[in-house]
Amino acid sequence: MPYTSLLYEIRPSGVAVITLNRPAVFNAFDLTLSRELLAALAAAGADEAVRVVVLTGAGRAFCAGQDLQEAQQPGTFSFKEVLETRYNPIIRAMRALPKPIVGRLNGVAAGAGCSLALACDALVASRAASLVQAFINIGLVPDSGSAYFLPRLVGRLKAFEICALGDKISADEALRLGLVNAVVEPEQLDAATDALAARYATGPARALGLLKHLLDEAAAVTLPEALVLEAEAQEQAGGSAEYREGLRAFLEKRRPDFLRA
Ligand code: T3D
Repeated sequence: MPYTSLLYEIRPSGVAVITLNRPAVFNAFDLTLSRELLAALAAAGADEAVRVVVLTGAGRAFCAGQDLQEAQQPGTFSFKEVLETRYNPIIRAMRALPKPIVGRLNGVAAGAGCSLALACDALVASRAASLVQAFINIGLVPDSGSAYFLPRLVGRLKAFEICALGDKISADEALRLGLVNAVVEPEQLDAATDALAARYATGPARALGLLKHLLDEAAAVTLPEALVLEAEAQEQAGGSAEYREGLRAFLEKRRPDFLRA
């Protein structure tokens, strides 16, 4: 599919890079970008050559959420409908994708852009990046998954503070809070992101996909239910060629080659 508001690149390493590409408005979402992001996620999911997705933004920002220049007049539309038709499908697609999504946090992630970052499986941040729950600054509440992800990552008290004050959280503070995995200097962002993506791309793809869903499901159930979910997922992982290769490699004292499994 030809994209106009994002860049979609598949690298020989098995990494698909999705770059939100509306830098003049800090990669804010208009209708086209939200549709294209959903399509790109579907393309990455359907492509067997893709083992990992890297999600990032062009220019100085990661994503500033809804394009406020294009926001419709309050009272003339349903927020619920916009969220259900444009934003929520993206978040659902990210979590349903059985492949790791590494966020390359190149700059500010605000509003639904912050939600998008929090929906990634891993985040590598430039020291110049920041996260902002900007919703409250314009009289809105968190959406696109932020109210779900944030308290689970930082606890309810801190989540309330972050969402109620709407202040920028620096990359270093985000690392301290457990909101990102790593912070690097801007010029090291590509290398750090690529190194993490490469590790996932050479890992056991089936197990990584199962792991992603298992952690999501286990977060919302009781311990007895989580134990059942683990056992079911392990049944699938244990039946895979990847497990056979992993076990053989351990016994032969060599590194497993999951790409050939
Ligand atoms: O339909 C619906 O509304 C429902 C969906 C809601 C989901 C949401 O995402 S609601 C939340 C929407 N987003 C925001 O409220 C964020 C608004 N932006 C900001 O708070 C700040 O711009 C940032 C914290 C993102 C960055 O601050 P700063 O100081 O680094 O940069 P800046 O100067 O404010 O912005 C730079 C440019 O990006 C500027 O354009 P200019 O003046 O250089 O031509 C600014 O207007 C533009 N920009 C930033 N955010 C948006 C935007 N343009 C359109 N929409 C934006 N969201």
